[in-house]
Amino acid sequence: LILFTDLDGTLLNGESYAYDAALPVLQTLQQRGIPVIPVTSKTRAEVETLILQIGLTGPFVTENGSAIYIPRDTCPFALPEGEDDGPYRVVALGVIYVMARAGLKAIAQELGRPLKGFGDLSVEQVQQLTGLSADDAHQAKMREFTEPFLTPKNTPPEKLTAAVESMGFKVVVGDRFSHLIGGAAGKGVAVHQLVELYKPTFPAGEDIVTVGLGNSPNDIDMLENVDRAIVLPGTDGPHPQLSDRGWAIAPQPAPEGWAMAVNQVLAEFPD
Ligand code: 2M8
Repeated sequence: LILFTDLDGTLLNGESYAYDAALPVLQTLQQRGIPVIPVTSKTRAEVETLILQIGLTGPFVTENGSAIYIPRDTCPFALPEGEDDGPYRVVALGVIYVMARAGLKAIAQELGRPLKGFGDLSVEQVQQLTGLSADDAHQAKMREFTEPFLTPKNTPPEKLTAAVESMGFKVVVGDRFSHLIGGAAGKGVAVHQLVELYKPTFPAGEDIVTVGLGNSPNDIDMLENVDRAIVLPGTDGPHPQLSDRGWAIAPQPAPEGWAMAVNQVLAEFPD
């Protein structure tokens, strides 16, 4: 088994960002040597803080599949090509943040209306919009690749998508924000690359079963690229774009629902 998981609204509660209920099963996963790989919209700074708290030490994917961070010291597979940055081998798939910022400006111009991205917002404004603490909001603003922006209210989504694509970018929708992503970035491609890297570490002939957990449209790309997709509902149920694809729906919102769904998978795949 390899487990890929989104964070906000999936492993972390959508409002309070609580994860306590998931800690026991995270420990079981670790004991069983099952990789748990965060695949998130969050920045490297945010993920580093979180994984330290929950005890994950393996690779992680940031900013909607813009980069794969692989700790070189504990890496279980042959390191792929990439740049070294601090303790990590980094496989960058996205474009750098200044490009995303410039892209957002150009798209706003094309649409003839202002678009507000994280780069236009103060730490306090990000806190108000997300409920993050000041420290966490500061880390959320430490973007390296993508620009989250407020979804424009009076622009039809097709018009926004067309403007974004005309500038060579993609837009994905998260829990609260739209995200401008560039280059070859994507949660699906990042998952695919990681599976290829892990393959040689599994005993010959053993099938790798990949599990993915997500809750928002930006997770579709990841969920389409795993064997077992699990959708986390919010307080009003699962997101309509994820609910009619034949994917399993966790019995409760995060983090309790994450723990229940993962425990169920673990029971199906005993040691
Ligand atoms: C943003 O991401 C979420 C993910 O679904 C969203 O779109 O609502 C990101 O900017 C992330 O960095 C940040 O931590 C999060 C906080 O709610 O919002």
